[in-house]
Amino acid sequence: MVSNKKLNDWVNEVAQLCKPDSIYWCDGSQEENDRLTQEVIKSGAATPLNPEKRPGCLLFRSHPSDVARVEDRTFISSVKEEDAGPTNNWVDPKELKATMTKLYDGCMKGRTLYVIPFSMGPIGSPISKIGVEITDSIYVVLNMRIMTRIGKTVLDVLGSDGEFVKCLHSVGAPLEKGEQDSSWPCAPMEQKYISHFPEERTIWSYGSGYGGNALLGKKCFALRIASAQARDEGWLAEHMLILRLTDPQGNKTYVAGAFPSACGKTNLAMLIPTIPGWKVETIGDDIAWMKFGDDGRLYAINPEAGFFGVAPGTSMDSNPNAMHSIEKNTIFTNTALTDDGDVWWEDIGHDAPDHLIDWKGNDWSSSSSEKAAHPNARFTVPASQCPVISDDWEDPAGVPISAILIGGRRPNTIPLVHESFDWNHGIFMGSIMGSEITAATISDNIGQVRRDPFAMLPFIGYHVGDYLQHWLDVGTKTTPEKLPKIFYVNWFRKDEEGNWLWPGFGENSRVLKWVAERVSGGGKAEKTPIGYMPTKDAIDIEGLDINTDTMQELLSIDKEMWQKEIKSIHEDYKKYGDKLPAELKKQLGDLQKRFEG
Ligand code: TSX
Ligand code: MN
Repeated sequence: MVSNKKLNDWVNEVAQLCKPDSIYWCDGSQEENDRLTQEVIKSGAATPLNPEKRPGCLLFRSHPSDVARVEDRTFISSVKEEDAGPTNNWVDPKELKATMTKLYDGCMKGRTLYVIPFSMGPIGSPISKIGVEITDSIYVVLNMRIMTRIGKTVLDVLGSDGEFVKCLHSVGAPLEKGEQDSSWPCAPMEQKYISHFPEERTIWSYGSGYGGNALLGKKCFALRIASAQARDEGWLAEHMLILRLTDPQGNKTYVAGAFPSACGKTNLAMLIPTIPGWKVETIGDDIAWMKFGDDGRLYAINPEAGFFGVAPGTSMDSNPNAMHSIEKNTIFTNTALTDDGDVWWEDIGHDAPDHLIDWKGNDWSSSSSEKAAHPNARFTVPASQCPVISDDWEDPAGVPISAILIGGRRPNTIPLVHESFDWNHGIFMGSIMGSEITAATISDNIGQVRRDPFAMLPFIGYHVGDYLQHWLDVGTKTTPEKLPKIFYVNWFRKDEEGNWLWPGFGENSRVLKWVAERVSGGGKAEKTPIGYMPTKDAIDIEGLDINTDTMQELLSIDKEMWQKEIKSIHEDYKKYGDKLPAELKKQLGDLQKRFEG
């Protein structure tokens, strides 16, 4: 029992429906974490890693059918269908609740119901919000403890009448008396539901134990529900990294960045600059909540407390700071296990040993044709373990954002960097960003662009047209010079033969330097039809082995390609129907005219 009546009533109501064997309130203590860790190890659901190699680390292997977010089974169940828009699945909330209530009935038999009070954002920050997740999964408890702030301190802030987002989760696998539990219980795909009721600020998740389907503070709350709250309350809940850039004189610039998956957002957030004297420090790698401060500037917090990063591809080359972060106290999911009790994954930076246990728990040898780690294998690690975590990453006031980067994987058309003319033009750029569909994407339209406005397509809790209008509205709430400048970057341009033109990774600091210069009033730029571009010598390439032709190609604008692009944007905009903001239609027309004029 706690003092918050609404919380007690809700927990009792859920317990009556789900019928768990017992109820446990998480206090967030170390003792609790140790106890639950021992319990999952004993049950066989988790493997402890070798304490000499990875102290305090666990490995979980999921069910092979439960390895990623399930967008087909994700619903925005607003009262009116038109409020969910063309990019979300919608079911009438009454119908969806009836369906799910049947599934929840008795779904926790043989299990413990865990109550996890959590704070998204530093406890007590005016930008933070409280949620409570009810779950029957210890995996969820252990992960939520890393990804959010949980336990007693949160209940203290909640008090007797505080508001919280109700997050109900079950793996959807009740146990009969005496039945042996499986190591990763979950329900079949057609019974999985990741449901959001935006008007009620409520989340119901059933049938999956994985990542964003189950750790409800992250995508479900901090993006889908929070985006609806942000629209109503005049702020922004965005799929963005936050970093602090420091120049050799010690001047600091805070940058937020929206990138779709597979662009290396975590790598950028933890980047080690190659230009002498410059420093990047991490505030967050996935989500930014931004609110106007009294001074009219946008202040951002990272609502999370950890990183839930993709393991494959993470190496001492691509992201040394992530590699150092995960040396201890880390939960690994679906990586491979070495014979000496360490982890391995594809592109970790060293060859696989002759023998591994793969992510499915089977013997794996270096002659095997299958991947040893699942491509979506993850690490869950406290942000505080990142060697370059910024000393103000938990500042309750947030950090003032001067630049917003947006980007995608585009082998052509989009130059290395261009800056918007103004806020509205930047929102236009955000509306057209996206990545080219490659063989790695599950889609038939290879070569076409998948547009993903502000990398939020799977995460907007309402109509995508209203979402873009909200971005435009935010721009009217302060004076223009106080708004962040908006930059479209593309690390992924290729030449005719398919070679990368830009070395990327730490060398991206050269682009960040120009961004910082633009923000502070320097930084040479010229006006082009698509925006401001760095002049020929504006990007610092000292010490970089790149020839001027390549640099020119990276910063070139191909008129024919852009005319194709404009046509494709016209097509994409059709899906918005009458919810396409008039300003964006105008921006597209203006772009077209600038190419004709
Ligand atoms: O994360 C990446 N970033 C951002 C880094 C701060 N990746 C990895 C993407 C998958 C998650 C990149 N890949 C980046 C990049 O900037 N650029 C590229 C493309 C690339 C790949 C390999 C090379 C160069 C570019 N190798 C050499 O030039 C040797
Ligand atoms: Mn993300």
